[in-house]
Amino acid sequence: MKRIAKQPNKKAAFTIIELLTVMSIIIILMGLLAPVTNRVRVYARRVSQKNQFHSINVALELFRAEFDGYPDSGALDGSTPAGGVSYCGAMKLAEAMVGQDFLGFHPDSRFRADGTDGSRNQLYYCTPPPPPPLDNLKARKEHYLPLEQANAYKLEDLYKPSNLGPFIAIKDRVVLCDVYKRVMNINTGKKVGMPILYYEANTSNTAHDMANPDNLQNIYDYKDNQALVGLGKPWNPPPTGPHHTLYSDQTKFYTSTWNEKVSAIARPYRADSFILISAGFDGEYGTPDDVFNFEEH
Ligand SMILES: [Ca+2]
Repeated sequence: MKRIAKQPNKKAAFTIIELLTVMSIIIILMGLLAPVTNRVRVYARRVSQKNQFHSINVALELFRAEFDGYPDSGALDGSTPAGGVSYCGAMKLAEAMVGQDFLGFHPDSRFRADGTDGSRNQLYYCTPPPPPPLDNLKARKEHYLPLEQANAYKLEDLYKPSNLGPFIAIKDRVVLCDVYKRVMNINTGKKVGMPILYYEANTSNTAHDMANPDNLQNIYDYKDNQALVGLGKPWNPPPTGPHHTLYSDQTKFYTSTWNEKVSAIARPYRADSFILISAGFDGEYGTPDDVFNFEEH
């Protein structure tokens, strides 16, 4: 008779307690690593944003070399009644880089919301005036920023009609967007960035008055983009959503662009050129994660 050898009881590979312990450790490790990977992601985006600003800086220098000055950024442009605001620095930057209709900058431009040269000549294919004659295209400049890299979008792609406020009549004007994909493109459904704000320095002025943003001697004028910033965040606009900090606190532009290294008097960074602002990772203008086209501070 065959004897069947008694097999010793095999211990289960893992007990429930062991499994739970291992899972707990994994969960704790994930919890520890998540903020790190998030910080890496934020940092990588910031580097990407700085690179985009570098490209725009170079493109604006090319523009200046050709036109003996940077694009205008004033909110008032002569095509609107005094006191009216309709065509911000952000839109003028985009016009200089790619034109109001993506077909290139017209050298006769006076940076007007109506897309004319200040007389009756229409320069761009945009609403509401009739389109210009076709031979106008020959006068256009090459894009200073390649269209594929410009992140250029129409206002109506980013903001709903009910949210366009003073820009409703010029909803097809263009802005350059940052690399943070916070806004849903209404036209395509894809995520795009917030508009990049552009401020040209008034080099005949000397002040950087952090106590009085309305000081007429200020080198930079916060009002250049205030109407656009006033639209709020496209995904949660006022009055239900909060305003951007940069809109509510008008000194914020001056404190965040102040060059602390200059101690004799208050001076902004880039006092003789221009400032670019990205709303940063949180999509809000005026918060600490904003990105500028000057050194970290
Ligand atoms: Ca921000």
